[in-house]
Amino acid sequence: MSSFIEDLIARKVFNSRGEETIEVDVITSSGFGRASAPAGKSCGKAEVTYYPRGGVDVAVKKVEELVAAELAGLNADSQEEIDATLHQLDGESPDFKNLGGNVAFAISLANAEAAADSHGLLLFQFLGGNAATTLPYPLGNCISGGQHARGKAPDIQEYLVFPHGAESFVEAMSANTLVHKRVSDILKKKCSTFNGGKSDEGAWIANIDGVDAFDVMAKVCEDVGNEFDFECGFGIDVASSSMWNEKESKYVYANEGVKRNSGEQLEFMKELIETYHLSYVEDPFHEDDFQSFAELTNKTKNCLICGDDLFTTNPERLNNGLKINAGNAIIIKVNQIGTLSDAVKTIELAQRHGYDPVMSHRSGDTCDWHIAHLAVAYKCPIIKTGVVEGSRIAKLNELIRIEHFLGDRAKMASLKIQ
Ligand code: 2PG
Ligand code: MG
Repeated sequence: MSSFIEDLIARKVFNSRGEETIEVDVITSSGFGRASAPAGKSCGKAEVTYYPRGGVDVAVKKVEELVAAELAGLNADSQEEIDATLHQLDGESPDFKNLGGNVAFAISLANAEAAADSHGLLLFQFLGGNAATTLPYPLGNCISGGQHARGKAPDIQEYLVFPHGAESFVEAMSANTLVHKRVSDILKKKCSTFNGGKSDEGAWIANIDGVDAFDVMAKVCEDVGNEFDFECGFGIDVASSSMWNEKESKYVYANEGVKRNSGEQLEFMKELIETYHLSYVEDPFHEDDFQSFAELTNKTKNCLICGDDLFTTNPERLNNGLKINAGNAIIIKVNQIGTLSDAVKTIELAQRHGYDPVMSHRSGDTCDWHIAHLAVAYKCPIIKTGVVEGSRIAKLNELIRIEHFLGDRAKMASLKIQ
């Protein structure tokens, strides 16, 4: 089957926050692919620029008037060539500012999908081949704080259930939904103002302090783990760059009413990991503090120390971290870097150095499910994509379909912390 690109169609659609975003269709001689781009709220400063000046409308025009003609006739199977062409069309800016990183993202993913479709394959099969049989553990947000919550809420951005003892994806998913529900049952009792409000990612927003949030998660995860008879851990995304006050050189915990310098932050993270047996900690330090990431990684066991804003899916930033063992896991958000090929470079670099890649959604997302396939194709042992809410469920249900499709060949990924 030939998969030569015939046309690209772009349109403006909306993400789960109601923000404008871009969707692209790629049409080949024998297939079709469609992808839409997500958006972050607590973005790393080294992320690419989402749109060219003028926003989504200008981006749509650029795809139809410039990119479509340039890609027409190319083979969709040659993902690297397509992605390199996108960089050329952007004028090789370091942050995709001329074409737009989200524009590159939508074209790149739609192209991969169209290539797979042209060969009559599912995306994960096309990208990962026969070896793509491992399912990631779903890491799911249950309590929101920080920049993802409105009003009074914990300072830490995300409290995440991590069912790392589950034997199948669907079992892990069942545990996550039960934890999510039980957390709300306790919040109702604990907090008189709680009325079931949820964040963009479908996690609960409650006026509780950080310690209460930890206690609730610890209790619920332990109970649910016992009921399912496997270890159900939990972790956090501190999103510390959002708390970091450069002038004062301190992390400002506004809700808690506390400020911590770098040394105090390190001690605090260590204490949280030990007290609550955390198995996952994302962005415990601000995005330029590679050194503290290295110290924490060195001082903790059985806990993934994951860089999100620190690395922004960028191989050069990851390289800076690798040299000093800053962290042992990396968030992969394809739209932080732009194209699939760029993200794959980062994933492979991480894996060569023993870092676990964590495939991730964005807080503003669409019902696009491609990251489910990317997690399986590139053997990411974890997918971070919420527990409930339409654009999260779109990805989670797709993984249930992939597990079902694989049947006896499906197995759960292996993790460093097991
Ligand atoms: C994060 C993400 C997703 P955002 O910080 O990890 O949970 O948030 O997409 O807003 O960057
Ligand atoms: Mg994060």
